[in-house]
Amino acid sequence: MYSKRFEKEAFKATVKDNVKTLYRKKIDEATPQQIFQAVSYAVKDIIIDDWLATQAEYRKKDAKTVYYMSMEFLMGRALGNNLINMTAYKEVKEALEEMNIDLNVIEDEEPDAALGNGGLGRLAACFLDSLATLNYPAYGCGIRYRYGMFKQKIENGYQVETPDDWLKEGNPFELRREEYAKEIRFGGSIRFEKDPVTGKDKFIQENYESVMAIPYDMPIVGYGNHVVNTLRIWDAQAITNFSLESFDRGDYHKAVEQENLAKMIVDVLYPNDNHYAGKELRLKQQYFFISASLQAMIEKYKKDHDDIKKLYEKVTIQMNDTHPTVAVPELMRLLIDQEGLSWEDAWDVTTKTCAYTNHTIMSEALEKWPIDLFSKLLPRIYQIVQEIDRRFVEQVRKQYPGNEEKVRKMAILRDNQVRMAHMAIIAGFSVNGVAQLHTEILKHQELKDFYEMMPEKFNNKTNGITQRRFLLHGNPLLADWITGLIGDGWITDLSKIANLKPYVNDEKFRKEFMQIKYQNKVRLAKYIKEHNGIDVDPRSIFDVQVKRLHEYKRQLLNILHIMYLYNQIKEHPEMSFYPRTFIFGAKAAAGYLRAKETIKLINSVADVVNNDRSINGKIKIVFIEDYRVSNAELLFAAADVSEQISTASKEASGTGNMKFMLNGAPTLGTMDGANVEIVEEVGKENAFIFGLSSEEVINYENNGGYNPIDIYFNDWELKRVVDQLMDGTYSNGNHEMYKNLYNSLLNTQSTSRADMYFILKDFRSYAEAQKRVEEAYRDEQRWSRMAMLNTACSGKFTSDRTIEEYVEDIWKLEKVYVPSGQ
Ligand code: 26Y
Repeated sequence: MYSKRFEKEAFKATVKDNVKTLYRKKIDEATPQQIFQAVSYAVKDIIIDDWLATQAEYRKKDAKTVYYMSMEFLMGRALGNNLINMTAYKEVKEALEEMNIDLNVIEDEEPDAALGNGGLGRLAACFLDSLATLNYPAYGCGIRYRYGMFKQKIENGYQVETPDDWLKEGNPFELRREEYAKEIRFGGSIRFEKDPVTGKDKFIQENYESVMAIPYDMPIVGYGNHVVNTLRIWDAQAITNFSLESFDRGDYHKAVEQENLAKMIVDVLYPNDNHYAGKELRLKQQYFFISASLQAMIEKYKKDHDDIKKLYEKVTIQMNDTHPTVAVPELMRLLIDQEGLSWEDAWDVTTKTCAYTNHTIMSEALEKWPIDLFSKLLPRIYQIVQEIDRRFVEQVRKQYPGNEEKVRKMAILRDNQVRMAHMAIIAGFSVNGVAQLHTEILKHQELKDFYEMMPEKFNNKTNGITQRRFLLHGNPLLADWITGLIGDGWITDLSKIANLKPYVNDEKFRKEFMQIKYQNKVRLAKYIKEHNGIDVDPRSIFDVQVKRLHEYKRQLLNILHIMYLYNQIKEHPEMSFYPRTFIFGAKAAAGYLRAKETIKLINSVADVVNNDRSINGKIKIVFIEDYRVSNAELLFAAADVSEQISTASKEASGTGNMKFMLNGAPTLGTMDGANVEIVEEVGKENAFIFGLSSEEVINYENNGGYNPIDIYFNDWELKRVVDQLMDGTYSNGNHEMYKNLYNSLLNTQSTSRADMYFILKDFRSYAEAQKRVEEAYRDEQRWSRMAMLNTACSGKFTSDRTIEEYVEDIWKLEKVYVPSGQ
């Protein structure tokens, strides 16, 4: 496809040339990082032709475009993924081999673009991959954080955060677009005037601070189709840089202030996942990238269209959670104050353009800005929010006369707060959850009132993941083997992976499948040896829980169960036990005490257990430092068991669960999020399900929780484990080290409910499910069948399917076919 430009000798020559011009070196003198840069520039050069061709074709076709607005894009590395999608990975690997360069080593030189926390940010990245692959015009819009997700170091068992200086060596794939800079204004006051000519109201912002937003574009390469879409992330720059001369001496202070404001805005990604903190700077970030993106969007639309009232025919804005919801009043502002529309016309456009995705029902994640802060920072936007709220409340009163309870529950402005989710629902023409169960809970619990008033807006879009990164790139052995059996159609149509099913009945193929899993386990064991210095046996069961650290995800349940197993083995050394390697990877938000204590606990238990010669290596525990997209690819490929053990009802969907499934790891999990649909696809006999149902959890919650004390006193083995948090077993005699965890379970001193996440309640059920895992694994025939069936039944969970559903039900895009740019 790219045969001409990826013609081996020509490509090799370009790489050599780049090393020469960039570093004044011969190729054999260049460092791996320099070769990474040289190779990446060569690749970008080829991408650019298709990038130009794609954008030209979109314009020619006047195609409708989705703008995916997100505070987070967790892209991971670009080089390998771009080569994969250009269908040039193997050619380039060979070309480099001929120069004695190992592509994998070069790939490892690239820092992850970690502009996201976890699931929500990675979902955005998978969506961009699918949109480009499926020929849909799309922009990702976000922030070019100077520092992404912090790097995690484990020191003495504790998490230590260090800055992620991901741009240190330069980002070869980005393109700075200075000419599209936009001004963004904060604060000040609003003066109201009548325009003497038109007689219309005019709102003039005065005494504001402002910064320039500068876009950087990153190419998003579609798989084998010459489509290159754009991820546009905004950098901030002081306005004074543009006209420093115009500042007389008195304005020097102001100049410095603006410089600082600009630096601050895009400085760092907030590392909180599912926990709202209400920081002013975060609201600044939100308005900054939203205003810039919308200004650019309108400018682009107006180049080829003159009726702004029909904007929605060419544009849809998808808001990734409430974080970009300020898009609603900002679009209203631009339409009214700059484009001169009436309120009614602007509202018509806005409500036909904006759609909202909800990713959580947890109350602590909901964004509710203090009105004080909001109105000071965004005075004109606040006026507009007030008017949206006033009109909505009027409508509620009309529909539910005398029901002030409804008004109280549904208004945007209440208790001195701006409730962003309410604004998103009221203004959005679509509200979607991210898995069936999650959407049902939204409709019938959390957003019940809104669902009753506007049921037509609500819909489900079960999440998905891209098989290009998480199988084709991350697990090349399995990818090649699958292609050998069923052809390569699965790469762009994952439903075809079901064609593996007949092979599941043949022992020969099951053996081959498990042989590949084994090789991937060897690859991971090597990584673990290098990074942790721990020897793990690739013949043991690799039991993996990797995700953000959060109480509701219950890493604590996992480690308490390991402590329980360890006690058993110590007590009954003769008992039969299939060797297990428990693998964790998780970052904790920097200020999240219980989460950090859990990391310390995992590492301390690991220390004790891994070094206890008396158990003959039956249990090994590994904490993977700095879990991120790049090492995730290794982990999914090597996993035997996928731990998805959230408290039922709390995990909106989960997407890691799908990556494990695709790579042939059965789920050990609760009936939560997309686990429900995974079980539906693979059959409950091919998963290990345990624990309370979401109804049971919600029921307990509606009745004030449950009392863990009875369980604690009636289950001496579990009590022993819980007591070991306090008796010094895993803390060199320190009785304080895990007291927050202990208290969270039994509520001896904590302010919140005891065992809010039902860990003790679900413990026995989990332990029993773990027994079933062991039993199944001992039966090689049965296990290989389960594992392979998980891969074969994973077709639904491609983000390609998710995107087609968004397109069909919400975005209404047309596919655009792009001729090669060369
Ligand atoms: C308000 C702010 C601090 C905040 C920042 C990040 C709130 C939430 C988040 C991130 C949420 C998130 O990652 N949610 C996850 O979204 C995934 C994609 O839909 C789901 O699979 C997953 O269940 C959900 O927890």
